[in-house]
Amino acid sequence: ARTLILVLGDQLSLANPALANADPRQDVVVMAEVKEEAGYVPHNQHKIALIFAAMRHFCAELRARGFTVHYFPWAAGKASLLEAVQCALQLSPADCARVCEPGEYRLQAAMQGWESALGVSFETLDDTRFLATREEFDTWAEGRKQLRMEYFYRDMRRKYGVLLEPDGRPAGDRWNYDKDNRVGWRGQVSIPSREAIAMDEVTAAVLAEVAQAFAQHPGDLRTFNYAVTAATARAEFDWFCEYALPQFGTYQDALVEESPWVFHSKISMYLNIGLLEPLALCRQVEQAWRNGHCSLAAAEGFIRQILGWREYVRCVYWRYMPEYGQRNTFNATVPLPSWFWTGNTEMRCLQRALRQSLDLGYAHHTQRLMVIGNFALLAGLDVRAVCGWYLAVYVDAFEWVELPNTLGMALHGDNGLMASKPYAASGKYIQRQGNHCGECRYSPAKMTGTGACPFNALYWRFIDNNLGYLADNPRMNLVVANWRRRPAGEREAIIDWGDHCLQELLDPA
Ligand code: FAD
Ligand code: DLZ
Ligand code: SF4
Repeated sequence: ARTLILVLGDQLSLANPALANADPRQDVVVMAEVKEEAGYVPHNQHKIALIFAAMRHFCAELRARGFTVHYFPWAAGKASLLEAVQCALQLSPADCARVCEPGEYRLQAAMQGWESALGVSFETLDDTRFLATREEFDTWAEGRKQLRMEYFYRDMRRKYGVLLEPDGRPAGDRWNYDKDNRVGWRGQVSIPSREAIAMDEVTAAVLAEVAQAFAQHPGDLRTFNYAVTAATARAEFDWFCEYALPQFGTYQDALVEESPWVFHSKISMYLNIGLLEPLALCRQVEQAWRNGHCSLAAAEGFIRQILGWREYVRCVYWRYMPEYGQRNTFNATVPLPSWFWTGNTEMRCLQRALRQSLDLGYAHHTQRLMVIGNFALLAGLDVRAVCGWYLAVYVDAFEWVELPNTLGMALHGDNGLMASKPYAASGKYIQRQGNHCGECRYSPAKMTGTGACPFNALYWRFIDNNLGYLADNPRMNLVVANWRRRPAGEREAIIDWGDHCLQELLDPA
């Protein structure tokens, strides 16, 4: 009996469980570029182009393997995935249809109604491309008062035997080298420049179509430089291992005027759409360390992101959705300033981070967390609007990974489920981590008055606004005590200046 297999735009891998045991002589695949998926937020043009181009290349690969693929390109005008599956069933009648579970709650919930809409049995399969199962995580999380990534990560290291000594101890006798990974940027070493990725006709056609159809969305496609096949993505990762990995750990948190990528791997988008496979990357990086190509701190720092954080946030997402998406610890409701969509602000660190996010669809972790996220947290920007913004602008954004990072890590909106304290910081932190302040009209050394860095007063204003909540957190004791020790007049002047900054920075009510 024939099965119809739906392959989504972020499931472009032969390891996709819906393709396992598929028989090209009889089973049929459907893939579709559809309005509903391209339009539920104003996705960056880079993200849409990457997904469409990678989908078209994957379709060609499946066809070369003998599969019949009903591929509906954008020009076919399909409104939704359901409509595309219905069309495919008309073209190739089948007894049943199946898909690997989607990575977003929204789509998974919609699929509950598909069986009756399609009139054939419809199955969603567990996504085996991840390294931790949701059941495994639930068992681990059950009964714990607090969830902490570090303990989950150690179990994952044991489960896959990554960076372990033969007797089960962690390599180098330490699980975590985070403390070695916080060096600020002062131009210490040169940053390797990245080559342009070759583009074929298929990708060029997608870029032209997307630039026209999504002209209102953020993104400057003249700078498109993403791999759209598994082979090219692997070559990009090889490049990273060779040239950037040795400095990855040291400058992981650095904020750098002259480079959007610094020593980061730029592979989240490939992992998230199925072009790369997470365990293979961890093994390759471990091998680079064992070959003496990089330090243990660099290898561990990288592996922790993939084997630890990436898996952890996914499990948190599924364990707590849909209720998780409604959380808002600090009742933050301030509308997103319009300059989030242009990058037009004189705060240099924010301007650089926003512009590259909008233009390239990429910002590294510290820019997302400590620059943009920090501003959103301190200014009390509306949690759902901020999450929607992150989901739209980044090429790698899918809700399973975007939401816990934004709502949980950056905005502390989940009451500390993800992070043991809010990632709030003043201008001093941003100055220490990099070289933006030298190019800024504001000064991180000044607390109030013209030219004072807005992050400073906003930081203390945030502490003061949330004293009740923060005083209960042992990791915030010192900060709260410092604030309380200041003379009342000084505190008042700082808060007033913080209010003034927001008045200047936010859109008029
Ligand atoms: P590297 O710094 O080179 O790290 C290597 C890999 O580790 C990444 O490719 C990624 O797969 C993984 N990784 C690192 N940190 C995390 C993390 N916190 N959670 C999950 N995986 C991680 N990542 C996304 O993939 N999609 C998102 O939508 C996303 N939104 C984020 C929003 C906020 C507010 C924050 C603070 C982080 C977000 N991240 C997201 C995590 C992280 O910032 C990106 O994965 C990373 O910047 C991608 O660039 P890179 O590939 O060069 O990463
Ligand atoms: C993000 C995205 C976009 C922009 N377009 C499509 C599309 O046209 N067709 C498709 O199958 N998938 C697309 N995707 C990815 C889906 O939105 C993704 O599969 C779900 O959000 C679940 O993670
Ligand atoms: Fe950012 Fe403040 Fe430094 Fe300007 S002075 S770059 S706003 S931290």
